[in-house]
Amino acid sequence: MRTPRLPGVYTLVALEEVDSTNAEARRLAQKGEAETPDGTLVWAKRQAAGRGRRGRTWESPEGNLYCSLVLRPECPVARAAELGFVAALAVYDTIASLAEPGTNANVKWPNDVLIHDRKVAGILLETESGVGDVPEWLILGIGVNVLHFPEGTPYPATSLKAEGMADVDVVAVLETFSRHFVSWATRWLEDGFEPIRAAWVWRVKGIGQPIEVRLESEALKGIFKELDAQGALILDQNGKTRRVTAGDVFFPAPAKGNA
Ligand code: BT5
Repeated sequence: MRTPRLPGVYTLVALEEVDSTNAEARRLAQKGEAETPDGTLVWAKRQAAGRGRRGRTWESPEGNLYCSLVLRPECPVARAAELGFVAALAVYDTIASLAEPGTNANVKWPNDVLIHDRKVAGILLETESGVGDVPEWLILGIGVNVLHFPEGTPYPATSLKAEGMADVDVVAVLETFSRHFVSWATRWLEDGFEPIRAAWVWRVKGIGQPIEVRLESEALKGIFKELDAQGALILDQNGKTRRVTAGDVFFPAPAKGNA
């Protein structure tokens, strides 16, 4: 596999295998800024213990993209979640650049990317806990299914290969993503969350439509009204508004009509 060519803002740490690139990025970040600067990008060909949100597993065989960015932005921890949307836009644009015209891609709240309604990428954002208002580091983990995807997941999965992008390899995805991330992150730094929010809403699946949001212990039904200025999902439940900050979105199957 050739060495990825990345914009100069990144410092690449390329590994054959690791437990989780997020875990490795965290270990490196803890060594401090001099050793692990902003823009350190940990990339592994496979993960032995890839993680999703809420302690879930991320299937990580060789052939897909697994990477984690160490970021040290001067932003309060309350704004960290915004970077998950920045990354989702960069993954979306990566797919848009590499896919055949007509490929139907979307983002899905909070940070997934779908092709033809199947999950092709997931994002895991982690911050240092228990510190002051501005965390020393943030870890942005990105998994993109290039060649492989798991069967039987609660939300159906897919890969770039299964969606017709058979010629695309991991290095091309990493290079394309790294360029789009620089451009969206610059937009975020210069203009704040609003342009990110607007661009994300333009690409999202299910806005204005009925959805179900599964939380830890309950499932909420309602109309997906909007993404608010902090990245929370606003659900309209028969005229009452509910603000959701964490959960999994599902879409009801379309009704089967005779027409
Ligand atoms: C996510 O979690 O979508 C975040 C995934 C982040 C993975 C990257 S890879 C590089 C970095 N290092 C890590 O250790 N992690 C990050 P969540 O929304 O919780 O989705 C997890 C759920 O998706 C699982 O419980 C499965 O149902 C399903 N799943 C597992 N592996 C998958 C895959 N490869 N593709 C699609 N769905 C998957």
